[in-house]
Amino acid sequence: MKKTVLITGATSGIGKATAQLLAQNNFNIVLCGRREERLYLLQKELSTHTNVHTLQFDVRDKKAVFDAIESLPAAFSTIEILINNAGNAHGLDPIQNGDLDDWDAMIDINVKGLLYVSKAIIPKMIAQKAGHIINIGSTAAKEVYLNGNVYCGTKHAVDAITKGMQIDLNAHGIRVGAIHPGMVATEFSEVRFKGDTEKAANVYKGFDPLVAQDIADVIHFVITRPYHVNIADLVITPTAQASPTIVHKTL
Ligand code: NDP
Ligand code: 8X3
Repeated sequence: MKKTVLITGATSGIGKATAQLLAQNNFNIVLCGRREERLYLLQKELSTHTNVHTLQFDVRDKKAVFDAIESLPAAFSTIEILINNAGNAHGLDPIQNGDLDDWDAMIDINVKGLLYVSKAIIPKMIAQKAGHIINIGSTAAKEVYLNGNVYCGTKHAVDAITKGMQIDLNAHGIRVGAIHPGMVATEFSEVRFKGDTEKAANVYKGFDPLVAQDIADVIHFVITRPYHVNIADLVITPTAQASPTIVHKTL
């Protein structure tokens, strides 16, 4: 029987590539995101492979999160796998120049949003006596870099929360792990630099960055291990990247 996977941030980048790969590999998919048109088009594309349901909500909106999960039709309401992927960096400024709205966005989306979605789904997994939660962290969860202050703080929080989930859900037989990508060429830097596409493109020049499909492949591997195997913590970087700031560029 096909398992159902719910993916937040499925309208772009890592989330979208994961939805595309899992749809081709025998999973039912619940696509989540704010951009309705993108959800609609992706649902249309993936429906040729599998059963797809969309939920349009902002992870910052507590009520919208719980209402959306509650609204799932019976065919999609047993979530076997949750991929907490929605998130972004907003700004790249020294702490003294940080924009309060950027800080709110990162803490509210990357940390609180992940918690709200998890809180809406974990009781169902406990009742099912099975489930798998994958939180998308970052190399920024492992090391802090210049001007990364609050973004790194949110991803360090994701790392700690993942461990906390693993410990607390251990007795319930639920698998929990985090995947920590390094630099992936997605819309991430466009969001970080508020639509400055030239600045965003420069981030990935002079080396081969990861692409979203690379992380989708890893997610697929992690969720297709036998149930007694839990992959708790993975860091994946481009070969050219040795740390958040050590990147071998040929430019
Ligand atoms: P993208 O910008 O391409 O995708 C971000 C996704 O998050 C979009 O689908 C967006 O959907 C969703 N999202 C953002 N804000 C909200 C919100 N308030 N409510 C609901 N959904 C939201 O970036 P990536 O694919 O690169 O990022 C995915 C994850 O990977 C993030 O957690 C990011 O921190 C992490 N990551 C990325 C790395 C990179 O180098 N790209 C490296 C390490 C980690 P929509 O706007 O439609 O709501
Ligand atoms: C994204 C990684 O180093 O581009 O989480 O900020 S980085």
